[in-house]
Amino acid sequence: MKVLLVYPEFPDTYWSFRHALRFEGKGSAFPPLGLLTVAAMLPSTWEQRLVDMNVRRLEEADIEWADIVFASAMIVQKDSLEQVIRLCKTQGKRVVVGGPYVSTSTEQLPEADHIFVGEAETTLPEFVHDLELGIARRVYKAAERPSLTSVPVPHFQLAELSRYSAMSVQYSRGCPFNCEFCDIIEIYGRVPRTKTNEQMLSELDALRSLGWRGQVFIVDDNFIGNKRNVKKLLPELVEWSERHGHPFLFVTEASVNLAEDDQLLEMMRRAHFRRVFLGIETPVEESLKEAQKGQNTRRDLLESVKKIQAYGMEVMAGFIVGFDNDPEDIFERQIDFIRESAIPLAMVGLLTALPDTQLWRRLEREGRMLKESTGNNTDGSLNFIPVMDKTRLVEGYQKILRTIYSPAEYYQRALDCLSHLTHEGPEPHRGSMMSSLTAFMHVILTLGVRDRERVEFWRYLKRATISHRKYFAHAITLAAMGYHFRKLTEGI
Ligand code: B12
Ligand code: SF4
Repeated sequence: MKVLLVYPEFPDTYWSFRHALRFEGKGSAFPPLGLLTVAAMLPSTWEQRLVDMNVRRLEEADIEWADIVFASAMIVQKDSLEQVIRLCKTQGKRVVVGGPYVSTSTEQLPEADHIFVGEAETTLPEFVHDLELGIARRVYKAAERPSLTSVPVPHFQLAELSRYSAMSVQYSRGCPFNCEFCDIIEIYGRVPRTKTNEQMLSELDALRSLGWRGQVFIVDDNFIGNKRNVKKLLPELVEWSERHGHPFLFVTEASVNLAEDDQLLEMMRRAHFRRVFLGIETPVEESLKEAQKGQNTRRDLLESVKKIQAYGMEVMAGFIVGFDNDPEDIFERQIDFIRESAIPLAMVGLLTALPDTQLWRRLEREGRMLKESTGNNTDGSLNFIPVMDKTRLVEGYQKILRTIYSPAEYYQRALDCLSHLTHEGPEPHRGSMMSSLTAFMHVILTLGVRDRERVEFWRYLKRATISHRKYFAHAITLAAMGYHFRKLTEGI
């Protein structure tokens, strides 16, 4: 059996990082870990090929080669996924689809032959067995969430490593919290399941032996969701990293209560965690309560960010406007918070009701749902009737983006962030963008020569060189990321 694994194209969004990736000649930030994991669960006799359409085109010959096509997608990849399915069906191929989009969607994707709802660790072997007997069903849905202790090492070797700026691994799935808008807890549950330490180290060994060096994104929904297990993993991760001369720098996602655990923070610093994404959402206490985000209330969010930064981790964070309890001055308050917290990469979105979430169900009950979500909470579209006047909300949202990504504002935040960081050892982007002189020259040429905002860039570079020489590569990378955010903001 020949299986072609296809990852559809992302639209050009804040999360695509496309304008920044161009500097380093990369196609995408991360490889499609879901498909690489699925590949490792298929019979070893099946031949496998991967086409990630974010790094290369899907050719007719690819489809011709295959006996069966496996595709995975998030909601934002829906249009591209539909095209892929159509193309494969016109060539008479059997198409199997899985991943977050089909796991949460109520739509049917009528042209796909088989649909996997949820995690595939138990259903995939059943499907392979049924396929052999010619009795494969259309829908496979696991009766319960699988343990992660039997998940095999993903087939990283299928990905063209040099086309990505980071590699991904997963330690846990699920999150113990209960945020109203969150679909993670609906898909992956509220009891975080983890892999064993041995599994994690084998995955890192695999990446290392493929020659990967640089950033590794631990894609957990909440890396500290199961604190007891993560505290057992980290000492071994530190030991592994030291033994191998720190080949990787880690990036992950965590809940804000990370700030209250010095022991955990210290272990993460020693393991070389260099960036962490936090779900801050809003500085407004009432909106946090509405969102059932108790872990963010009863604490000083600004202090929490500073504490994490002091352990050498750049904080990246998600912010949301559009809660029922948002006050009239929400836009200024978000801008002030982002400015004061020195979070350069602030992902600000409009509240979106994703399918099958508590938020979706409440708004449906209240008769406020308008349509399915586009899956991209930064495209300025609303899929429900907000309490605040719609035009005011969208315009206020756009004002936040235009303000925080204006060059003077962004560069100042980047400098503030660099001055909060304190870590010894390699910079976050070693092995990535700034290890390449060509990429560096590209940034200088684009931001320092061609760009109309070049004066701000040179002012920033001068200050970064004088005050933060130690973090120079990080400073350049932040400039490139800021350029990406500005380019997208110009389009809104
Ligand atoms: C890493 C990540 C990213 C990376 C992309 C990495 C990549 N190339 O895929 C980045 C940071 C770029 C990203 C961006 C976004 N992301 Co994202 N992301 C994740 C995250 C944290 C991990 C994904 C992963 O690698 N998982 C590990 C694998 C092993 O899990 P899996 O994909 O679910 O695969 C399992 C099953 O689903 C199944 N399966 C998957 N595919 C297939 C295919 C077949 C054929 C079969 C049989 C089975 C199968 O088998 C696997 C093993 O059980 C997930 C959350 C999560 N827990 O998955 C969110 C998540 C996928 N992202 C999400 C969203 C919304 C986004 C954004 C739109 C952000 C936003 N808020 O606007 C953007 C979109 C990208 C863009 N350019 O616009 C949502 C998707 C919701 C949905 N229903 O579609 C998720 C679920 C998280 C969330 N709630 O925010 N994301
Ligand atoms: S902390 Fe994050 S992953 Fe956990 S429930 Fe809230 S939004 Fe979802």
